[in-house]
Amino acid sequence: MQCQLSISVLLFQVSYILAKHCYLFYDVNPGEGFNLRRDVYLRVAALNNILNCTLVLPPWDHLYHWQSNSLNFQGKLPWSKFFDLKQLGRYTKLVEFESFVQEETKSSEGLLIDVILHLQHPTDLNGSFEEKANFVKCKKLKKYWKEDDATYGGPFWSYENVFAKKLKCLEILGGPRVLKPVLQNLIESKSNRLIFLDRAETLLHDQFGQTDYWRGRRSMRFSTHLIDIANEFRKTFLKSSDEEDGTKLPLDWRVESKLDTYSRGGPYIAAHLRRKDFLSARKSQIPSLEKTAETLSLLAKKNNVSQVFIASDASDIEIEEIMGHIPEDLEIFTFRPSLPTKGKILDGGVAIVDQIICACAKYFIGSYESTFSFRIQEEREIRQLHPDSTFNRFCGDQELNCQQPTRWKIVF
Ligand code: GFB
Repeated sequence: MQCQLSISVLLFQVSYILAKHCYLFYDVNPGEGFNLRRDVYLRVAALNNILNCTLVLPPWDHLYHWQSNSLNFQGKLPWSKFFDLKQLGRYTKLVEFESFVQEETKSSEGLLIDVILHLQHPTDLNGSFEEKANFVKCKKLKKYWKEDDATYGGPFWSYENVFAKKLKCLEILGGPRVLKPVLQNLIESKSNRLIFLDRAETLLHDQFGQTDYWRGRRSMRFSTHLIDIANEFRKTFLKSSDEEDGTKLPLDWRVESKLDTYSRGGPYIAAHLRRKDFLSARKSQIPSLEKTAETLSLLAKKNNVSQVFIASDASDIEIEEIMGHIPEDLEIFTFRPSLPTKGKILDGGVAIVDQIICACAKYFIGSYESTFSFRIQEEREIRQLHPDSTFNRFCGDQELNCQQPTRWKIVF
């Protein structure tokens, strides 16, 4: 009798805890690219860790930069398309959106989120950068509409049948530390269980560049199928492999540690050459194609290699123009997958393969203020290549000795 009673008390406690367990959803300003979104993920994952909730990974909606004509709609993509979920899950507790929805909505029609928290920058800073978080009246949020008295509709990663009960606006200056008490209050006192942070890019890092930042960053291992494609390309065209280049990572990121010497890197130099919108957005810092070719030729000579890998959003015509300015003894490589491969890995996967190949090169040069280049620099720090071979960028034609990127070095 005594035993039966304590089992029912225990079961009640377990179901109470499960019922109260919180789930964190988020989304980012639609115009932002893939690599800024990866940084936002780290901020939200750090928040999730201090709240002890489960992070529901936002499906990848069709991003502005995914422009391949040969591919159709590239939306509603799970994170497993690009990342290794097991490795991500070793940093924070998470679940893919569709798995969560299947589980949560077994008996009902759609997903009903408890509260949308729309993050926004404070309007009255008055020169002060003191951390703060204050609820304000929501103004002109056309993206959300009232379905009826009790529910809001909204974009929700292009999924229909997702609604929310409440909409709140929060002005915030700061990172997870500032948001934690606000969310804790919503969860514990107001019984909200499913919380959606919109415009999550407003949240800052608490500890950018510190140990916890790098733990999260190291957990962002790419999907095995993308690593395999990149490795095959390195082996076939660049005489490069992790074993020979010293770029092999342990199977589990948690056992990585500082090496006694820097890794060698593969026998090629790699460049990330950002074109398209950067030709207008960073006009003075993006070199002409001729100057690009000149820089690459010089760097290949300096590093004593005869192979150059170029990752770029440039057109084939632009790449050919660069080749036209390169000496004959220098080989230029780009990753241009077959249509079936591209159909499988999509534009996002092609970009990741480009990044992996750049991450393993003996020397890397990137583009000014591109988060695509920043993520490659981080991958190189994780592989422990020499910082002199990593933190480099192209200068614009008129820039003399342009300032090189800040060295955000890895800490364990
Ligand atoms: O990643 P991302 O935020 O970097 O956005 P930036 C650039 C996107 O362009 C990538 C494609 O995610 C890719 O889809 N892309 C750029 C490339 N370079 C390459 C490359 O070398 N190879 C391949 N395969 N794809 C920010 C944007 O771009 O720049 C913002 O996020 C805004 O929306 C800003 O446009 C000015 O930081 O370079």
